[in-house]
Amino acid sequence: MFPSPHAPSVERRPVVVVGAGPAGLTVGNILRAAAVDCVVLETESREFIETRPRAGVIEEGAVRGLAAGLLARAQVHDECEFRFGGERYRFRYHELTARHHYVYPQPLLVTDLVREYADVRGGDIRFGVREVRLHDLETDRPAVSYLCPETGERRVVHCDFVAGCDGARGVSREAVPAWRARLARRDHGIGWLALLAEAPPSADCVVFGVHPRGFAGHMARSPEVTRYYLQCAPGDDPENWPHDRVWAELRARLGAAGAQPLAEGRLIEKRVLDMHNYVVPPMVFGRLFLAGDGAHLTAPIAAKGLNLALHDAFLLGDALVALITGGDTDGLAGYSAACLRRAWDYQEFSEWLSGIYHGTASGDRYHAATTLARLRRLFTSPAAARAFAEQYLGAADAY
Ligand code: FAS
Repeated sequence: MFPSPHAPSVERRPVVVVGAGPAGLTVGNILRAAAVDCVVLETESREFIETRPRAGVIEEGAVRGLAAGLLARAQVHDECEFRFGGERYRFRYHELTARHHYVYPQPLLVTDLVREYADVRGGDIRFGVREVRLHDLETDRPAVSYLCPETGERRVVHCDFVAGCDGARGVSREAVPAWRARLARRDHGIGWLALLAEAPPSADCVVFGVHPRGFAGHMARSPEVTRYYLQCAPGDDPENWPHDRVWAELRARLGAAGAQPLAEGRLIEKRVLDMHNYVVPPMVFGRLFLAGDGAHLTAPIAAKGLNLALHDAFLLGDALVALITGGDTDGLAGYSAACLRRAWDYQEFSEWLSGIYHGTASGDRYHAATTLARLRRLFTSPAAARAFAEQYLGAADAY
């Protein structure tokens, strides 16, 4: 049972943000910029979230309003490269869309956003909270409670709105009753060995190797660290991939005429990701508004997860500010539908791209041949190239 409303462990804020990932911190910064009071609750420590490796490719449209550091320090990319049949195919997407990709490791983005929220804007963020619970979401007085890491007592924050930004394994999505949440899920039946190598990038852009032995990806993260992906069996054990085997497979799958040799280095991260996507419409339940991976997960195939989380956060932050400071309810009323239109578009593109990345290793001769035909079309058909570039960059005018 809740402590009495006047107990010292009970407080009130207009908005409680659950989760300090890119989505939660972006919502928090938008609210603080509009002088709307809020508190951000995070189970991990500041140090942990500022060093947790994840994404690194950010769309130009998602850069808007992010911390200044990003534009100053991000690498700007204008093209990517496909390698198949032993050849290299450069895809110049900036020429087709006038848009860039920004390569900026997610830990740096989270570090910038925490600094902006807590240190620059004086925002209230509580790390290390335990057993977060959401209460009375279908009333006009929802609340969030948690165990305080210092005292162990349960603290309660009454609020008007809860921003559920606690990711794929958070509690917010669980708070949406089954009769309401209509989970739609796709398992690709494929695993990716996600690697971080202590080695400089071996190309000046993102490289996709489409190979009969399986997909391979090369993404710069910094001048000293490179992200690689290798297609593997779902549920595979990273121990099955010792150093020599990893580099031998990367050389085989990314090898192409005229390509510079891979700069090898110590593998500092090695984990297997089972490629699956899901969407849990609607993204609203009473006074709870889900944003980011809490509402939809996009396998790293199309580098869309982080970007979708940021787009959600911009819409949610702006809609909360519009209502709390101006009484305008339109933004919140249309929030779920607007986010889901972009989320399903990105899911469809992720599905399409998965077909390209993995088709030649399917063991199905017909499927492998149609995959290569689809890939070649990007380099022979200007219309196909423009359509791909628009989706890859998230550059469509409307969703
Ligand atoms: P996040 O998961 O980032 O943040 C949620 C936060 O909530 C976390 O800090 C968590 O600790 C906290 N939390 C969880 N439960 C809580 C609770 N009960 N109470 C309070 N806090 C709680 N995306 C791309 O676009 N490109 C990529 O290359 C890419 N690579 C990836 C590689 C890996 C290994 C992984 C796992 C993901 C990758 N992603 C990639 C997807 C990733 O970037 C996510 O889409 C992005 O982090 C989503 O941001 P949020 O929705 O803010 O969720």
